[in-house]
Amino acid sequence: MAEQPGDTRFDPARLAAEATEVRKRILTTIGAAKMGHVGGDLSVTDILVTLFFGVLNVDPARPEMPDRDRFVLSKGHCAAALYTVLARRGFFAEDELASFMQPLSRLNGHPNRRKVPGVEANTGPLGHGLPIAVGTAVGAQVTGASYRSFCIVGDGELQEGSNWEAAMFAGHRGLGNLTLVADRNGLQQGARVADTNDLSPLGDKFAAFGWEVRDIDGHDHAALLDALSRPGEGRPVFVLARTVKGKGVSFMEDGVEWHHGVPTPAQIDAALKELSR
Ligand SMILES: Cc1ncc(C[n+]2csc(CCOP(=O)(O)OP(=O)(O)O)c2C)c(N)n1
Repeated sequence: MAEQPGDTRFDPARLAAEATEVRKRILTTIGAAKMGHVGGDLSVTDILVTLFFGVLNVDPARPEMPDRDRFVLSKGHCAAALYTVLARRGFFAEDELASFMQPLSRLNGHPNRRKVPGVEANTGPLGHGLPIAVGTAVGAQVTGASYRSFCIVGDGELQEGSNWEAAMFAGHRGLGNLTLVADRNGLQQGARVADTNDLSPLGDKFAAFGWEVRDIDGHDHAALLDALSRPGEGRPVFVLARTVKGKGVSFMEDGVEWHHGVPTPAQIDAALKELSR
């Protein structure tokens, strides 16, 4: 990676190129570990890349700087995507990705804030990330701090009731410094969200809780940059990011079996070829 963001934030074309590299690395990392959640990782890649290379005020050299933006990956099973983006953004060496889920590695199957620089919250049990991000946003509101708080949830994860208590409170407090992104890929573990406990109309529900809703294609880097860069005006922002589980690898796209399916070496080769075209 030649330039670091900060003075030079990535534009949509560079974000797209970076996302392709991240996708390739996720595939090789999960292939080596023989474990992971590749479908959700590929789904959330463009959102993570846009945040870390185009939006967030973070400094890999000072991961705990007080005015850093707070980011919580609530769908913590997609740790491989987060670790890959953190490594490529400079929080730790990219070579370390080879240790993903190995004994004694700090790159556990779910992220741990005490082990990995750039990880703001321990996540894995679904439904905990948004309440944490609401807490950091309230903290900034109360103290006058300028940082913003961001959280990504899965759409299956939004079935957890804790999200709705947090959403209600965020609306009540008018947390314009809070942005929640739903990775709306329509699939959860083993089933479609709509067949399990349908969340539609998702945007309307957040609007009813007092949020500003931005409904976008979650793989469009220009749309993501726009939706994520602008804070809310006296209201929390809900980015309804319409995504595809397994995005970028044709035989994985929208396939529920890739929630935690592990590709064979031949499938990884095919996927890497497709991403290199
Ligand atoms: C409280 C809790 N219940 C169950 C699980 C097991 N689990 C891990 S991922 C997942 C499905 C999540 O679906 P979604 O949020 O849509 O994630 P994505 O499709 O984006 O990977 C489940 C049920 C969990 N991690 N936490």
